[in-house]
Amino acid sequence: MAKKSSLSGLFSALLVPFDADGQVNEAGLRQVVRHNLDQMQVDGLYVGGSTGENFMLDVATKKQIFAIAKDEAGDKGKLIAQIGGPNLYEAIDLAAYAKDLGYDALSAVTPFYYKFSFAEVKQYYFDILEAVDAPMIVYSIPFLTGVEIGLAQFAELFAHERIIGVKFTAADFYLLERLRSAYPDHLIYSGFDEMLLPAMVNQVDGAIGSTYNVNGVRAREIMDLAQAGDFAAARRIQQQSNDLISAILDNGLYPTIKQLLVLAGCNQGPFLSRKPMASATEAQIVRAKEIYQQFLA
Ligand code: MN9
Repeated sequence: MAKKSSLSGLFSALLVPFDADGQVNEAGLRQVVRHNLDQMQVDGLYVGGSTGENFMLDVATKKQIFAIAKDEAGDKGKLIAQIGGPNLYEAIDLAAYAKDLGYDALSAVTPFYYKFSFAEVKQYYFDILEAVDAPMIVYSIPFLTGVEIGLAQFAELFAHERIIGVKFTAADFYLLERLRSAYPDHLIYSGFDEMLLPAMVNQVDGAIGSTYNVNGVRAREIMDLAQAGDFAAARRIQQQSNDLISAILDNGLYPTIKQLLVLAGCNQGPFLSRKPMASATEAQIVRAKEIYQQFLA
């Protein structure tokens, strides 16, 4: 089982370029993996998350992406496989697959769509871990799943010896502080890139996010400055980052980051979205060029 310290740090939530038929653009995906590890110098990749358009994919495509990312990354970065969703049996299948590939940890989103009780949510994690012996990071993202996990419920999840942490994608800094104080030995990752500094103030162990694919260098500075206690300097970098992030959000989150990756040199093949998500329009591509010039050139 991976030690906590070995999984701390900065992780990009991996973007996946698709072709017009919704198939993975493998050459492009390999470039994105390399770009993250070599240029952004992130500590690792979070594969199969929201940013990877995962919840629109069939199981074979999810496996293909896990395999390509591992093959391209080798041992250069830590790899976390997001295997969760409302289909428990698929989650178990994917968990076993990612473990066999050599992924360092699993992560599973809280099951969504049906309004599962917390007892059901907890049983889902325990069932995955009963079937597959690997460390697990809970993926909590209430604004998209509708599933809120409170402090007492985290206590029940963290009581499982293989539930080692949480990707905390929420703006509830009271809960974050309570979690940090109660669980100094669990891994807590910041999930909202635009709130990295306030998460660092609460002593998270790391961050996982979409914008680190293009803004990883500034994110690292924010983390280093916060760790050194220089919050004024960290805030200046967060402000620059948020000027970039709000421009990206205004122009369409994933399609814009994909265009920024193309401009950063990931030029192999189409960088389209997986339908029903729309790909960047001409106007969005033009705006992405301006954003690149302003913040990333
Ligand atoms: O989980 C990402 N969440 C989603 C991490 O994409 C839903 C974040 O990195 C956001 O994309 C980012 C922009 O809001 O913070």
